[in-house]
Amino acid sequence: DDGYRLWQRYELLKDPQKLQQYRQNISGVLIQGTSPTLTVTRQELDMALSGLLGQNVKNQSEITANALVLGTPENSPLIKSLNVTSKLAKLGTEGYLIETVAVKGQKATVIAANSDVGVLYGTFQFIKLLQTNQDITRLSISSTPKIHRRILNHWDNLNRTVERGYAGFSIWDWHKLPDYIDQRYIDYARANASIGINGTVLTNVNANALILTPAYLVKVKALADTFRPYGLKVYLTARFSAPVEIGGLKTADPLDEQVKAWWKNKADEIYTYVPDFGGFLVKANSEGQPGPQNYGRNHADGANMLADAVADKGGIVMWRAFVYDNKVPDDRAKQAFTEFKPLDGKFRKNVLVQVKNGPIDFQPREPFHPLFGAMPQTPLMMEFQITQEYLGQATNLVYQAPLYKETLDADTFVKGAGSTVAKVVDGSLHQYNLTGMAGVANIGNDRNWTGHLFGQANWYCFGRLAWDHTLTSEKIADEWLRMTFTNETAFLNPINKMMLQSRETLVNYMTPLGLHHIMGYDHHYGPGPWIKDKKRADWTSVYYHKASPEGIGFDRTATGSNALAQYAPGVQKLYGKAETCPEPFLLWFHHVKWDFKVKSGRTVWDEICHRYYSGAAMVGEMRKTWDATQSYVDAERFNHVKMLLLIQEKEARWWRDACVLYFQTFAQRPIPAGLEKPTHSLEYYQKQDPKFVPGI
Ligand code: BDP
Repeated sequence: DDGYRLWQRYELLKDPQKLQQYRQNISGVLIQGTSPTLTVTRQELDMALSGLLGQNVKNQSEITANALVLGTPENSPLIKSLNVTSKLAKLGTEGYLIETVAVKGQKATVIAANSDVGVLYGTFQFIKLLQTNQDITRLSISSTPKIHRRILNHWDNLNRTVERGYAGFSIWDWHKLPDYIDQRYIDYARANASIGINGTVLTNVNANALILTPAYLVKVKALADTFRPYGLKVYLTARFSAPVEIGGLKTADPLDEQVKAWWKNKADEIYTYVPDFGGFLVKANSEGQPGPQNYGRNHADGANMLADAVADKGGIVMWRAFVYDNKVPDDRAKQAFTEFKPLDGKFRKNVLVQVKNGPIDFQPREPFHPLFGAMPQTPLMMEFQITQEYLGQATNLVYQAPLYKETLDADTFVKGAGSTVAKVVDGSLHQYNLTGMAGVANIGNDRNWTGHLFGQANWYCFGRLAWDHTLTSEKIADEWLRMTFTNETAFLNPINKMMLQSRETLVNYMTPLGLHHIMGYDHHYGPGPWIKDKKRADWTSVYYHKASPEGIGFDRTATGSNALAQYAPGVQKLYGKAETCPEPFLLWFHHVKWDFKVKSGRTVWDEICHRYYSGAAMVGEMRKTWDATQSYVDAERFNHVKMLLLIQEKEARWWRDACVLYFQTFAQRPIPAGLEKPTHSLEYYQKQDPKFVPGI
């Protein structure tokens, strides 16, 4: 098995009792109404049921005992005749219910929703019940997404390279589009629909204006047409200077009438190709990208101009808050807040400001971004990174649900205790009328989609949490493991545990105790705590760890950059003092002496060493755990993960030794007794870094 089928393998179920129960309880499928979405729903059911149950389940037009009845009250008289309308009324456009009911005196299982896409989502949930061996004899399930826009962001370039992609090239084959519809596009849509993802931004945030030209729009249309039955909307990145680059205008000033008209026409043109086009994602005035500030305007001016261009068609603009500039002589962690907070309330209704989970950049651990909670009048959208730019790329097994949950569950305290980031993002804290969550995709044209097989779990958990952020990491891992591998508990228990610990393990061997941004320069692979003297200070490592003979860490309290003041008083209290600051964020918020005592009773130097060593040792444990599962996994996937875990262990040791040796040059203390000595010298590790050229 090469992993291509993801969590949708649909192989014959192994448990004989469950198999019997399912066969008995699903005697036929009755779908009333017709639409492209209902057609793919039926196809999916046929595929799933014939595979999982090993028999074809017939489609029928009359109700019989144990039928599976699907539809909406609008297109199915049968569903309409049932007593579910009041329940459905609470489920919105995308929610669904699955109930065991009596239909005309016959016991039946009903999958009902207010829209065909809701029916499709319910169907995937029903299929999952079978895949994960749940009892289906008495069902009463209902579910509604907590967030409206659940979107993948592909950082895919038109030449098919993928920025920060580690799973091959882009799955969009622009050359063969629009005429060639790769089966992958359909399987991609199926996978996304199965976890409730309802939007995809096809192109890199470092945008190329050519995507907005007719030659590409016809290709975009072909993808949108393919995805539409699955409820997946297409969005594009808008290069702010497009009016100049492809429009022949002299300026891209958002207040210029010609520029406004150009974007309006462009948007109208896009809608002729894609009538349900979702809108634009924009990276502006960040890392060299053009934007409104080039013309003395602000982010709201830029976002609103684009928002006006798509408003009449129901489009939205996702305007990114990932901005920082090394010409601003302040802590990078503060800059987005400084620029965006004053603009609260100044954005159009169809604008979402898209904010990364933390204030720096997708590090293994960051505190939540201070903008969450700080813009009550502006819907803020979460941006997580699924691709593992800073998390060992595609060779490291790290399950990210705990990372996402840590941010979502964090308390902003802006309306008292319990004002979690999740409540900001789902709109309940500030009554946002538009809500969203984006995940930077880890998908490429590798046969298994994500490079590392366990990367699939990150795509999966992103979708699940965007739908329902109250799900636990453990529950999501359990679902994914059952569908991807097996329902055997002897496999599930240890591997679930391994997944749950994997993120903390990675934090320990890369950036323990709140360290951050100490990776290799530019490529971001491997350790690079020694990176300094680059063209931008905020692209070096020394900027962030501030190690000196006295101590280590970034003072972000009032005695330092005071970034902490951007948070509500409750958060300031929590992190304000080194003595009481939760250890995961100690060196994020504080500069402490090497002999500072942490909770374990060790000095910070000793603790750093212990964390690096225990992190690396844990990868050794992961290898043992995986090796013990050989009899539950096919040889191809077993060996794939086994080989990658070996690489991961080498990388973890590399991080450990490089970082410990480097920080030791400041701490001037021995590596604590009992910990093995690094194999090589610091110079050796520095030379390992392909981009380490001192002084440049
Ligand atoms: C950083 C990446 C860079 C992206 C940037 C962004 O290193 O490639 O373009 O984020 O999010 O993480 O715009």
